[in-house]
Amino acid sequence: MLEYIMHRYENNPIITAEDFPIPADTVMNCGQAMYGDKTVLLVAVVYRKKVNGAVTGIHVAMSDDGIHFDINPEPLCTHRDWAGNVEGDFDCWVIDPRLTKIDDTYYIVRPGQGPGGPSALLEKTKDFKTVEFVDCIALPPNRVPSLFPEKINGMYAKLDRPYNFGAGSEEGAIWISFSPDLVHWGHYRPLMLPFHPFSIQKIGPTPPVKTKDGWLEIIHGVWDSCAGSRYSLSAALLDLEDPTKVIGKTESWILTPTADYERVGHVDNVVFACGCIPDYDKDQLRIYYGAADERICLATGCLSELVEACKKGY
Ligand code: BMA
Repeated sequence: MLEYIMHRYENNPIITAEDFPIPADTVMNCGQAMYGDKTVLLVAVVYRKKVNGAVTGIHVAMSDDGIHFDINPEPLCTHRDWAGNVEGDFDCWVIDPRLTKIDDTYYIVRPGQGPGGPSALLEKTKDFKTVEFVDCIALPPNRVPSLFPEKINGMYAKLDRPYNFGAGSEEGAIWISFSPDLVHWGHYRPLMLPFHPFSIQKIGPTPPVKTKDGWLEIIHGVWDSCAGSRYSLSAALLDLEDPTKVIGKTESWILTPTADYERVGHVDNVVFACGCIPDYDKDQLRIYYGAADERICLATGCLSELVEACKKGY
């Protein structure tokens, strides 16, 4: 099992379909944050039987120790009729939540999967019991933009992931945009393209975390081969004052599917992150990641080592 910077928790996986309090087919990826002194995960699940007519939902899982989680049987985020009278389902696959705390509110960005690809739906909660719809904040196809946790130079900021459906190929890059109010976005700039040898086809963002050296950004990258895709994780560092500038990035992956539970599952060869949780006192970063689209696992790394690796381009 290959490891570089991020180290797998020895008793992975942390959450599987068997752990779910309602019939689950497969457990996908999760948003993550601290809620007081508890670790909160927003876990996307594909149901074995539809729940309120929906095939997927996002459930809150809370933990005191970051290892053992209580999962709410009721979904927090579920299919939403938000698109008006136009024909078509614009929220048919509720997955991949990005979670960002801004001031005292937790913001969830998730794909509004529908005709034309995923748009981005913004919801918010303060208690992880009820959720309020804010708005649709990106046109399709823009797969799960990720919000920064604070305003930068007076503006909210988000990382976008526009992509094209080419004939036989898909490409996706990370862009950045800004907003005065989290609803109206503009000042779009390209930030990063897929880069070898980490990724060939697509890269995608997670909510950045602040360090004294820059915004640390965990990204996923896709490598397609004749045998299928491989999803790995990598990291980049953005300038604190001007996040349109990439200060550095790890050229290599920091986690790639080499454990059995990452290599074989609902979708083989996938490690996929929707976020990460820094612990500044311990100089540690936790990533709760989806393994093979079937289970949630945990990997832990040294925060300052990760920042150094980005700066040096390891
Ligand atoms: C991406 C997303 C993720 C998934 C990954 C691998 O496009 O759909 O939810 O984990 O593919 O299947």
